[in-house]
Amino acid sequence: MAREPKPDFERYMTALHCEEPDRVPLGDWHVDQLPKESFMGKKIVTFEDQVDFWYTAGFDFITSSSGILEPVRAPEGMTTKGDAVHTEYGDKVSREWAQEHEGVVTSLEQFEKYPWPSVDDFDLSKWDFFDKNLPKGMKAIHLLGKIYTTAWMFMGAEVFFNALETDEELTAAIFEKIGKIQYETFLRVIEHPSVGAVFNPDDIAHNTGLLVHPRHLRKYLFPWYKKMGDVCRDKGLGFIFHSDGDCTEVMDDLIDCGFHAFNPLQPNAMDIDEIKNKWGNKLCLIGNINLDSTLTLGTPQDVRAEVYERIRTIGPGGGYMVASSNSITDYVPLDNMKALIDATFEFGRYPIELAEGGVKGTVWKYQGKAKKEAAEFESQLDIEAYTTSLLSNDVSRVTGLAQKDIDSGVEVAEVISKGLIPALAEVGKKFQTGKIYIPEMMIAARMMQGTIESLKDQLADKTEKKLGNVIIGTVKGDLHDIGKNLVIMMLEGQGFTVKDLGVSVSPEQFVQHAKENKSDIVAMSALLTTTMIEMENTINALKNAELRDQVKVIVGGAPVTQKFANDIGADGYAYDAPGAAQLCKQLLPS
Ligand code: B12
Repeated sequence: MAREPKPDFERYMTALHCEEPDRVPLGDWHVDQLPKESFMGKKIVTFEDQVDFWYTAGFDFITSSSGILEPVRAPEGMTTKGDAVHTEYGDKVSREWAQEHEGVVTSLEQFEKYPWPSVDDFDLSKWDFFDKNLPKGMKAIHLLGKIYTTAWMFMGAEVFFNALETDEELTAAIFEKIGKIQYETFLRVIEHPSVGAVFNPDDIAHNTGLLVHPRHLRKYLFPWYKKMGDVCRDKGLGFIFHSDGDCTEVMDDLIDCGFHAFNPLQPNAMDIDEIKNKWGNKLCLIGNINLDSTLTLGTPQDVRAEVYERIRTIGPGGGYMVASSNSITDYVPLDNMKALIDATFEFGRYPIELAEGGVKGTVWKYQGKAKKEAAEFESQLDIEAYTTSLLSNDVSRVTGLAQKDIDSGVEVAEVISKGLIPALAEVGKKFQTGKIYIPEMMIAARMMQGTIESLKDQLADKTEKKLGNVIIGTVKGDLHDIGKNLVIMMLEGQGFTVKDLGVSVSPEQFVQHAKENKSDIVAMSALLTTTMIEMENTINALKNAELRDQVKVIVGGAPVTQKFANDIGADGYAYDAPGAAQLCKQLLPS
């Protein structure tokens, strides 16, 4: 639909202040290169090209980043290139995956030695260009260089999660260093008259909730946000926070930091209606058009209907911008991206008076968090004490408790089956209900492994009865394994034999290992929709190998849903790691 772009950053700021502008603005902060070029029908190389895209597509702004960590790309040595994966634009692309284990700064010594850049090392010339070359009415938005994400990427996710609980000195040093570099860059960039707002993409959560305990965020991260928020408010700049996952627990903190808006309202993690009711008068909501399914696997009509429905329900009164639930990735078909933009222009004019169901299509509705909770467990052993000790990060407390019960005549196998295993299930419940976070889960799993190991010698019948054989891996082209590893911890902790096939596992490898291990369950994990589709290829490979009827197939991961699991013919789906253990118990009743 040809239309004359009329950028007006005042429209953006009015929505940001939760008031009604002339129409609902577009709000996406990042569009991958391939959809951009396909939309413009030409290569996008120069800043002129970039401005041309954002202008022609109908945005009131152009976004651009400056700081230590460019969005979705990390300094040398901190990412791994994965196998090329599917895009909707013909050619496959190999993505850069963050170090989820060991990063480049894992000790104070490495921290001291690391050649930390300063703001003077960054090329900020593009802001001079924007000052002189933006079309009338358009402004630039500074994409801040991430602080939380940069800290864990420098350390490696696992080292970072551990250091939060065990190495305060290193954690404090790295947050101070990165915070300072990003803050000084921020101060330089906002001096430019073309800058109208500052956008902070820093993922602090996942589907279940925050990645780490909020006390760490309040200590190391939010003070930097507050400093920037105060400056933005003084200078009349917009200040937008972006985090994937469920951030409900800290929405008030984010408002206190000075943020005007929240993005992207990940549909599998947050209920936009609930957020609008609770914080809609203080926070402009930007996003929620579903990247997991509607934008990627849906039709342009589905996208049109979902945009219509979000504008109809969230738009009235202002404080809403249409955008994807993360970014426009290269696995979003061009027609779906165009449908999002066109529907925003068609239905977004204020006052909004749209009838329910006015546009037909498959519209995503928040499904809640399908939690499979462990059943209550009767035991004459002190489960609470075992649970507390598993979270103590002191294995001697767990082995001490176990030994006390053994010395009082309890069989070792019973200490495991009636003490440790139910205790780990309680740890899982605390994770599902947001009482503990990923670092604590990792600690509990380590304590469990350490204790089981120490009890092995005393086990009468060494061949401890296992609940079943599971092979698990992250699918082809996907290098994300934190999620898979938490599932492994819970399955092993609940008594399953688990073979970890690692990351980027091809359908052929799943088939081969299922055969060799006489597996009862084939478990697959994925981080992105563009890799998640490999799950169906694996199920078809199992069918072709006539193995399908001999195994149960379960799937999970951030973009995965029960509907997707049903559509590809999987036997089960679980929203989180404790749920995965419950699911396996249901599929293989002992
Ligand atoms: C950290 C993160 C990043 C990091 C690191 C990613 C990496 N490793 O390279 C960075 C910043 C680099 C990044 C980049 C991108 N990201 Co990102 N990212 C995340 C984030 C915030 C957390 C992922 C994580 O570690 N979660 C923690 C673990 C513990 O959770 P989990 O993996 O979901 O696992 C749990 C459950 O799912 C379940 N589970 C997991 N596996 C299994 C298996 C089975 C069998 C079962 C039963 C259960 C199960 O149990 C686990 C524990 O409870 C997610 C948001 C989210 N909600 O998770 C987005 C998210 C994955 N990212 C997303 C996107 C779009 C991107 C980008 C494509 C953006 C872009 N335009 O480039 C890039 C792609 C990067 C790449 N590698 O190609 C989207 C994917 C959406 C989609 N449908 O495809 C997400 C979901 C955010 C969103 N708002 O939608 N990302």
